[in-house]
Amino acid sequence: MKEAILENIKQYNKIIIHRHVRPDPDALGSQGGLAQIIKDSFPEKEVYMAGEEIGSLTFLVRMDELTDDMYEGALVIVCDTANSPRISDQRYASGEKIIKIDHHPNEDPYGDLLWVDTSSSSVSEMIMDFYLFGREHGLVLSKKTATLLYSGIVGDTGRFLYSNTTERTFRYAAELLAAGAEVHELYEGLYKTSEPLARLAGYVMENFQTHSRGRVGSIHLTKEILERYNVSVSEASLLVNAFSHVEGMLAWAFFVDEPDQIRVRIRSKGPVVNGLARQFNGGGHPRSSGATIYTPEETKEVIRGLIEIVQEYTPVS
Ligand SMILES: [Mn+2]
Repeated sequence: MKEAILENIKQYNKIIIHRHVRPDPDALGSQGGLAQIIKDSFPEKEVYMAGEEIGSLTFLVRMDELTDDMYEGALVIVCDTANSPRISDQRYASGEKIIKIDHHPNEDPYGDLLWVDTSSSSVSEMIMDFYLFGREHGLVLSKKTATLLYSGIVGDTGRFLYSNTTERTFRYAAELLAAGAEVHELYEGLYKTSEPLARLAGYVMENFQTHSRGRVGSIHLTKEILERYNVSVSEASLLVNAFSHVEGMLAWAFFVDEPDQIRVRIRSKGPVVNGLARQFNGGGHPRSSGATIYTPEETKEVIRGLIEIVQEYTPVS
């Protein structure tokens, strides 16, 4: 598959790279990293990045302004996006050929060519894999690319903390450091916290609830709370793992009010939770999923579902 992707990149002169809405460091790192590899390796090609920007992450990479006609005859590559409705900028569909590169379960197999690897911590790790495959065919890894891919890996592994971190993740991280990834600047940019968010973190730590003898946790950040602390929905979701390290905690649900729905993030240290997410208009990884509900009553149903999952769970030792 990597070979086919490289062939397509060589074949097309215009390449537009997309990723999911509300981008995180892996979305931007894989998108920006792949774009940079192509730019550095094939300077004659036109390479663009599409999608909305998030202020706190513009230090990583900036997007290009695209007009509709630029999609004519273009190769479109979509990174880190499991479902086509979540692709930022739906004009992706008007590309001549579409390639999906992702590490989420392949529930929506969109595109003409798909490379899905759920064993990868991040799509940034996959792009590093792609580079390592292609380096003998002329692919170039610059310092800028290394920094972008390193950010994506760091973002999706929670600084090498989550269970998706593997031996390969560390090997690639080491290679990215050797290639000049600017880790200090990166950490500074990624882990700065605004004062409102720091105060909200205090609220979350004081008010999260536990269920099923402390094995399940939950918090609901209502519209009122977000207004009181002056924190945006997207900023608030950075606190999703705030109480994950509490002793005994196996799985937790993080509810945040949006204007006309409640966004649910479900996380776990073992039990499989994406089935539960699917019951509530969502999906995702086995241990990291998202869902959407519409009423506060439904938060109780999600918590009940999580309690059941945890009660049926037997850890593999
Ligand atoms: Mn990702």
